[in-house]
Amino acid sequence: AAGIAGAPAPFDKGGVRVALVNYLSSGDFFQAYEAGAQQQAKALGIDLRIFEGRQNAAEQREQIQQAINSGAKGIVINHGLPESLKDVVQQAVDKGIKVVAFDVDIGNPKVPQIEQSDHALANLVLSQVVKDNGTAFSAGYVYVAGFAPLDRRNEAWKAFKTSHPEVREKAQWGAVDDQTAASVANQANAAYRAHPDISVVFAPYDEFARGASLAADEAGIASKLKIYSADISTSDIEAIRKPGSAWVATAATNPAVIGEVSVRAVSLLLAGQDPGHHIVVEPVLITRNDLVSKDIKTIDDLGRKFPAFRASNAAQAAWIPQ
Ligand code: SR1
Repeated sequence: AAGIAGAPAPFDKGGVRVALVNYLSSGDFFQAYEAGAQQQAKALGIDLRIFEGRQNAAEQREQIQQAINSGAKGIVINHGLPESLKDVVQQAVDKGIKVVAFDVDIGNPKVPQIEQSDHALANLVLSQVVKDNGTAFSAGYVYVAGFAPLDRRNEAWKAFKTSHPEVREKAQWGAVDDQTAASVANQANAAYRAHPDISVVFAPYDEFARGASLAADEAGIASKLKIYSADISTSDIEAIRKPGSAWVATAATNPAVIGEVSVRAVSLLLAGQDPGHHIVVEPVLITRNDLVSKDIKTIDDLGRKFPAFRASNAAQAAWIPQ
């Protein structure tokens, strides 16, 4: 790849080798994240090698090892289990490889952390929950512990329940696997049958919300249930807009933009510049009403109507092409 005129080394020459090592790759969010990373890499003349994530901690460690041995100058880690990554990331750092991590706290001062401001994201959508449902209702909650963004959203949910004592959490369920939405739908089905008074579901991951919504349709209860999520994709927009859908609002960043930010952050480190230790991309609240009244049918439409969704200034520098 060609270098960028006027850019600092090594980007003046091009062909900088960077690895993106994923823990999760399936689902709209992670596909869009990878596409954004690839796009920003191309603009920077980076030779980006993407390692697919299969939710396998041992495999992700092995992939980081492979990235180190392949001569990668930078590594982006997307999700993962901190305990299984710390030592192998330290090995990379000790070899002078620049590392950044999205949504996994490696606890290494040399490794900048990229995240979506998950407390704000949860609080945005929970404020919509109160607007639509008041402060007294029975809720279902979809959660799996151990994923940094879900754990941070969980802190917000716990604080919300404390400050809203008449919100009764009747059931909690969740799964993250290679067919998350289907697994969550099966569990939701049982929860809806056991707790017919559930009127609100907080499902802060779009695959969770898709499953919760599918189960509501199957049980014929979509009209008496409201589902609130995180994340957005073109197929999520379609599901939220569907007449009679229980899925009514989400708070989200643009996952492609986070992929871009991740590649820019590692590039700044490679150029000897400081992207900051905490790099945050702020979410926006999106309701069905917004989507319908503004005639938003795709992610591109969303970017046109919500400029904050289109791009982020995080980890930016004048020499980095958009
Ligand atoms: C299993 S963790 C899923 C979350 O990771 C990203 O932060 C997305 O927002 C998604 O909700």
